[in-house]
Amino acid sequence: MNTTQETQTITAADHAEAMADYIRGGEQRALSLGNRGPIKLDNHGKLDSEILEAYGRSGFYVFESVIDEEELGELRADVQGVLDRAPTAPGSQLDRDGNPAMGVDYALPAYGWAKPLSDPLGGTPLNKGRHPVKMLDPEPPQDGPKFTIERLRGNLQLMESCVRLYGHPDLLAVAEAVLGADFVPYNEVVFIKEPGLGPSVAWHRDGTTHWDAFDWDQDAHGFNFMVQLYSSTAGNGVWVMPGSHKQPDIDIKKLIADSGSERIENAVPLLCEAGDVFMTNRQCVHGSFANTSPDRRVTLNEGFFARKRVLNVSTSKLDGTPVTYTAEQIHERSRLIALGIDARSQRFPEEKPYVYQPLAWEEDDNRWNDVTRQNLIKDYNVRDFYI
Ligand SMILES: O=C(O)CCC(=O)C(=O)O
Repeated sequence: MNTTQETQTITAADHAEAMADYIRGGEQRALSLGNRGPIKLDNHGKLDSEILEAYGRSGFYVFESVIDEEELGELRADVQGVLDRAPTAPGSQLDRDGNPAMGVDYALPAYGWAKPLSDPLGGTPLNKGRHPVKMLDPEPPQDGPKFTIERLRGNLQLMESCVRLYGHPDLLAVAEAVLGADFVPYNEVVFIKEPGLGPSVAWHRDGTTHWDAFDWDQDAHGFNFMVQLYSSTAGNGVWVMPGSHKQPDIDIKKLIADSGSERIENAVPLLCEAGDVFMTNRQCVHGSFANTSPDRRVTLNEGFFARKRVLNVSTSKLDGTPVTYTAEQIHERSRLIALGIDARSQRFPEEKPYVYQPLAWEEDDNRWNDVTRQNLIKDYNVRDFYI
């Protein structure tokens, strides 16, 4: 299967055609799962138990109408601003106006590039080899760009609207319900799938640390919120194997071989409108196809872990660097949550702010102002956790 796909060439039109039947079946399956609706909290801010049950069963939940039009407009404008200030090509220091590109002075690269419709990860040892099978890479448009921006990294440094989003009270209440009140941050990235250009993200599971832990459970590697700035469709969106977060022993290579193609049987697409938010368990088998659809997707990811899965844990980062996570690191990185809450209160004073219990007594140290912008936001993502 792997080698067949590597050597196969396919036009973008044939790829879209091959997806059509799969999409029809997948959409039906997705809409029958009973795991979508608005965030429902009781008077004490606790998440509705049926939502927790549906998330626990499927491994993902679709929260509808979380972000209103005004905030959506601010998020879209900020993403566009970051794209406008991108380097002209991978490795370039200048943007299209000849000014220093955004992020050239950041510790970690802000922009991720790939060849249009390619699969940069599948079948390679990259990312700890967690993407075992290469996806089809349809022929890109002849008159298209050589590279497309597929990812932005460090959302809170790149976009103030993302700092405010990070403090969203309902989303933080959901994180508390799933992971406990002392939940800790993971990372914040943007996935961009331009129509006719967006690369695939080969099938994988995110977590790589706790699979053999004596106390492993279905939430051992946390979850991602995936905030959608445009519709997420079966053509441009992430596909998930429902329930796979509860199965430690899944062989992705075999799944693809048994399905006879990269279109894994019984997977479902994450479907929603702009302003909706997926919560997706990082243990789920998931991936996204080359975007041969006519629709753009822009997803803001922000992930969280249970504290006990991070504190004093020795593991290696996605690039293989060994690490041990200390209480001090957790404290420093978690201040970004408190900062997000304060930034949001300043912008939306009518909202009831979320109280992040681990830092509840440190609110004055974590105000959103020029000092914290400089001291806490700059290169904050060198302190991201990965498990
Ligand atoms: O958004 C995508 O296309 C892929 C997302 C993904 O694989 C992830 O968040 O782990």
